[in-house]
Amino acid sequence: MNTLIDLRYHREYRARKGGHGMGKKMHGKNGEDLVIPVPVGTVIRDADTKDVIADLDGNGMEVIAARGGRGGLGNSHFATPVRQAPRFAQPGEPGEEHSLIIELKLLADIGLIGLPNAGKSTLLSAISSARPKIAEYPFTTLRPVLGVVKLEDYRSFVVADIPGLIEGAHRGVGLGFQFLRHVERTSMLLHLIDVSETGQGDPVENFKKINGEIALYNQELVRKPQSVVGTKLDIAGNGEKLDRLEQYCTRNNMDFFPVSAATGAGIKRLLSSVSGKLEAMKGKL
Ligand SMILES: Nc1nc2c(ncn2[C@@H]2O[C@H](COP(=O)(O)OP(=O)(O)OP(=O)(O)O)[C@@H](O)[C@H]2O)c(=O)[nH]1
Ligand SMILES: [Mg+2]
Repeated sequence: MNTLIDLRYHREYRARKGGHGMGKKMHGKNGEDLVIPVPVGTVIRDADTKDVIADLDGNGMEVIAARGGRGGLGNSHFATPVRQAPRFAQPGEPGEEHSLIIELKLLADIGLIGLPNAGKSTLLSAISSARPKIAEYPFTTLRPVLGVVKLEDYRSFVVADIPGLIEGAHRGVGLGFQFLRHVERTSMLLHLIDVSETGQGDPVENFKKINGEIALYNQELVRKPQSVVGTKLDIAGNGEKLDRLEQYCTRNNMDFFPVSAATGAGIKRLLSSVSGKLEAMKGKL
């Protein structure tokens, strides 16, 4: 899941009751657990004390927010050789009831993903006042760097430059899991792909490689909104890679933005699209 939208329209959750016990020493059916799925990065607090009950910052984490009541015991449980049919029993107890505040704690609105050297840090430095280290070798960025992007209309959003992903990241290759954990805690992804003449490999294969890693790590993560950005447009040569990637995106119904962080080409269009999408998502929440 990417948002808490389901909880917005469904505010009260109540697990089903267990069944009644019956004659012949029969145990009633246990009540079923009610499981409420939430996105990674969800923080759960007690509404009265504001204490944090859980910080679900990893995939698959669980917390028991309210325990079910203890089931009752029928009179046969209290039978003894001298008191064979006791006239008392122990009633079941009601389950817990709590008011909770459930919030999504994000690292940033946007996460920049892509292979090492794709130009993520360069793009961040072009659109914000952040100054991440930039170099022509892979794995320049070792941990996320945040930058605030300010638009002309006073709107702003936070972009996280996430260290380069490589094949095997879901198994922990590179800085693997750590990177992917950060990717989970954003609302939307920009997938950067080098379309320059000198860039490594085929742009479409590179795109599939990274999304494949993300899917292997967490199926839900590939469903996060993603736009494709072709980087280094200024050195795209005859534009062969650019065209291939663009056609692929069109065929697969994905937004594609060719940009150059060096000349500024395409950046404005990219930012206004991103800001529009973020607004739309906030509206939904
Ligand atoms: N000509 C040109 N070069 C670019 C552009 N964007 C990035 N580069 C160059 O590409 C190289 C890699 O850029 P980075 O921004 O460090 O790449 P990165 O994706 O952050 O790489 P990692 O941190 O290693 O994952 C640097 O030498 C940049 O100068 C661009 O728009 N035009
Ligand atoms: Mg970098």
